[in-house]
Formats: sequence, structure tokens, C-alpha cells
Amino acid sequence: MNEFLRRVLFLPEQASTFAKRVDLLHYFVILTTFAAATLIFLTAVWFVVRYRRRRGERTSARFASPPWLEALIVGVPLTLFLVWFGIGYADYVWLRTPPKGAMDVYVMGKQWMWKFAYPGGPNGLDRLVVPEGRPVRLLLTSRDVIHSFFVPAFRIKQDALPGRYSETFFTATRRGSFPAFCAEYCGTAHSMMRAEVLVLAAAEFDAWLASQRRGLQERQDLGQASLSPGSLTEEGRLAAVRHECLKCHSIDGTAHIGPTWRDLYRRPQRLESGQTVVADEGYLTESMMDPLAKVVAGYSPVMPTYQGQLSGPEAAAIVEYIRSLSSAGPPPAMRQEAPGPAYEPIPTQR
Ligand code: HEC
Ligand SMILES: [Cu+2]
Repeated sequence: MNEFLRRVLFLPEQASTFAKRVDLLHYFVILTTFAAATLIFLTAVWFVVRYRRRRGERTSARFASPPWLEALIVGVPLTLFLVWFGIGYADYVWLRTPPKGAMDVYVMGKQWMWKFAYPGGPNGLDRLVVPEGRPVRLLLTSRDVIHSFFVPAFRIKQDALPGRYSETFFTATRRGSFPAFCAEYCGTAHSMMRAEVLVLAAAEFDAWLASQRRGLQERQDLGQASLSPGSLTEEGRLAAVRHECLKCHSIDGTAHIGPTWRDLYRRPQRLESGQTVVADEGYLTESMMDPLAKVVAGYSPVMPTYQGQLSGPEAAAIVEYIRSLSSAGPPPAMRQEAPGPAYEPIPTQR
């Protein structure tokens, strides 16, 4: 049934844990609306025939429907909408909540290519290699304009915005190669902004990752590549120095004119307004662009806005820098334009 409907509706393969759930809701909505539309059409035809005007007959002026009919007409659609909402909401929460322990991959959109970087290496263009059956969290950002990372077979689509991180996750259930697209018109070569998602068996993936890292290590030993030069973290530190953020912010835990950046990332922050927010990527970016939107409790609102002064990539780099200032050790950094190696061929043939 699932397979039949998938084909009839021209849906792509179902290659992630989301795909089937998303499709089931889709079938449910489309089948009920089809049925309702058909029913209404047939009723209309029946009425046209049954109640057509006959010679010498006078039409009745008014017809009042009984309350039970009114209740039915309101109740049935309302129930359906609420059921759809219920299923959709549960699925949405699932789709938006990456499980703990998911593997992180940084995704950067850039006119007109996708760049994928694994914490600790490697990085490469236009091919995302992932293991089957393990959750993968994508942290997306953009170097220039808004892009959107779309993998139809996984039923995921997530905007990549300049100057901030957005995230999404998936668990691939099928091995093979699946196309990924940019789903946000981003310029003349938008339609060429494609990538491949390659799903390998978990063991195969581990072997691939290890061999990629070994290659990286060898080149590093030879001085041809290194794991950290030109890292986003370092760029962020330089941008913070350049824009004199550190006049007001410390990185050692002491409060200054502004709050310290040490351990700021993911910290619940109490605001002047009495609310508490978690200092995630979105909050950090907003704090730079619109500092008065959320003022931290106990500080004067003296921070100037950096809207128009910090470029998108700079803001993203500073966020990465702040992320790295964690006592628990720096999170894996996304390398940006380091002359990293492109991926080597996959060890197995398929
Ligand atoms: C004139 C001093 C000053 C400068 C310069 C300054 N800030 Fe701030 N910043 C503050 C103050 C004060 C606050 C707390 C009040 C608020 O939230 O607006 C703050 C808050 C923040 C926050 C939220 C921190 C938290 O603990 O929730 C971030 C992020 C931030 N600043 C980033 C930056 C960046 C990035 C720069 C440089 C591009 C910068 N600031 C430059 C004074 C400054
Ligand atoms: Cu794009």
C-alpha cells in the first residue's frame, strides 16, 4: 500500500526514518481530501438532478438544516484537522530534535556548492558521506546568501543562513547514493547547486572516515595540510579582536562591561525581562545584531549593534569562537577555506 501510493504520488525513495512517517501523513491528508472532494462533487451532481426545476413547480423559499446536521458538518472537518495537527505536531517535534550522540557534520552553502566538514576532518565538496542507521546532525550555515539543503529521499529540508547556524538531523535507512539540492533560489547557478549523499554501511563508513583521517594526518606530517589553520575559530578570534569586542567581553570567566564569553555557549542566560534563554547559535547572533532585543540581567544596555558592520561569515566565525571557549574543551571546529583535501574514492565499489 505504502509502495503503491508512493509511486502513484511520484514521491522519491524512502531512505530515512522520517520518510515513511512524513509520507503516511501525506497519504492520510491527500486521501481524505480526495474523498471529501469526490463526495461533494457527487452530492452536487445528485442535487442538480434531483432538485432541478420542473415545469409548473414553485421552488421553496427556505430550507433550515437540523442542528445535528450542522454539528456534523462542523464536527467532521474539525476532527480531521485536529487529527492532522496532532500527528503533524508529534512528527515535527521528532524532526526538530536531534538525538544526543548524533554525529555532527558541518554543512556550508556557498554560491554554488555545498561543503561538508567532519569534526576532526576531513572536509570536501559536494559529497556527504554518512553511515546507515546512525543519527547524523547537520549544522548548516552559509557564506553568502540564503540556501536550503534539501534531500528529497530523506524528507529533510533546512535553510542555511549567512551569519548563523541552523540544524537538522536524519537517520539514513538505506544504503546508496541520494541527490541533495539547494531549495532556495540563490542566483544564476542555483539549479546546479547539487550534492550527493552517500550512505555506507556503518562499518564501511568507519573505515572510510579512518582512512580519510589517516590521509590527512600523513599530509599534515609532510607539512602539506594541517588540521587547524584558517579554522573558523581562529577567524572568529581575529574578528572579535578587529571589532574590539574584547574591550567589553572577557574570555577568562570574569565579568566586565559585558558578560564573559567563557562557557557562554549553551548556558541558560537570565535576561532583564525576567525570561531565561539558552545561549545557542541563534541567540548569540541576535545579540550581535540586535543587542537590545535581549539584554542580559545585571548589565547595562551599552553594547552597540553590529548590524551592517559584521559580515555574515564574521558573525558565524565569532559564534564558533564563542563555542570554542568552553571549559569542557573546544567543540570541533568547521574548517573554512583551508586547502583541505577533497574526498578520496570510497574504498568499496558499488
Ligand atoms: C561597549 C561594550 C561592548 C562591546 C564593544 C561589545 N559588547 Fe557585547 N555586550 C555588552 C554588554 C553590556 C552586554 C550585556 C547586555 C546585553 O545583552 O545587551 C553584551 C552582550 C553580548 C552578548 C550576549 C552575551 C550573554 O552573556 O548573553 C553577546 C553574544 C555579545 N555581547 C557579543 C559581542 C560581540 C561579538 C561584540 C563585538 C563584535 C561585542 N559583543 C561588543 C557590551 C559590549
Ligand atoms: Cu543555493
